[in-house]
Amino acid sequence: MKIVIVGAGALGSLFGGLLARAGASVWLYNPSNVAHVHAIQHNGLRVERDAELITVAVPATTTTEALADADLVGIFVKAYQTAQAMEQIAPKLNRRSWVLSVQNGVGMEAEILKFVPSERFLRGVTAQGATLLGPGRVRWAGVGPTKLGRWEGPFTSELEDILALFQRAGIETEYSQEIERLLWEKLIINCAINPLTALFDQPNGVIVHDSELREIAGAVACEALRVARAHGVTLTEEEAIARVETVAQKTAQNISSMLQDVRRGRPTEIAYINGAVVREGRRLRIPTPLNLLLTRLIGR
Ligand code: KPL
Repeated sequence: MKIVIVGAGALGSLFGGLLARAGASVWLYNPSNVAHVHAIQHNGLRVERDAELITVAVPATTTTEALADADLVGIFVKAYQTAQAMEQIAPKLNRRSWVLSVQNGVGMEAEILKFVPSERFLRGVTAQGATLLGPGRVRWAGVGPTKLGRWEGPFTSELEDILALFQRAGIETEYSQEIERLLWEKLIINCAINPLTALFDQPNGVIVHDSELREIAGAVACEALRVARAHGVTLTEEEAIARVETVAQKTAQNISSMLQDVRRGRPTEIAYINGAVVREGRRLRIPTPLNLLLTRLIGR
């Protein structure tokens, strides 16, 4: 199976490296981090997990040539980079390829669907964690389940092959008929943890250790839940709050992706996290003042 990872940063390189190690023909495409691409070309991709170092020989490129005959294209760019990435790859994109997004947040799907038939589009959520340590070096920061679902259409034997490959690669993956619900369940967690950790410049654990931030996070989660109910989420308020707190506890030492972006002076995914709740809330006439406040405070 030929796989092209578009936006091979931390998570994209991790997935690509593991899939290559399992025997897939993987290309890591990253036009903006040339140092990362060069390091992989010269020394392979180095994946560090606790004391273990995995080195994978995998082709890396800054050009779109490899896309033409890809069976699977993984979109791993930041949510706000999706439109630009899709425009870059569109001329080489094959309408036969499966296109998979395991991006954080919701709302970037429309950018992908401008170029990809909805029945070839797969959406995923993952609890895998990765950090870019430097050019060619990724830390496998957390292991957890990945769920994939087709945007439109039934499960097929081609998808079975993709899932089997992910399993062989050590990426615990399941198919879901309810991927939209899972996306919104994850969104509630990101809405509560990401902006507060970013604004207060603290690791995820602050959401449970600081009683005031815990109270605010709970209220943000409940507000997002009201909107998420229109997307299949059936959690109670208590369950939604418990999920936020469990993730904050389990990832207490982690620096959320939003805080990492803020610390590096990069744009954040706020428009696809709390901003997505606000947009959808307006459409559904559900007030979301806390999510709006956090969206305004983070700014971009
Ligand atoms: O997904 C995350 C993120 O940082 O974006 C959480 C779950 C908050 C873990 O850090």
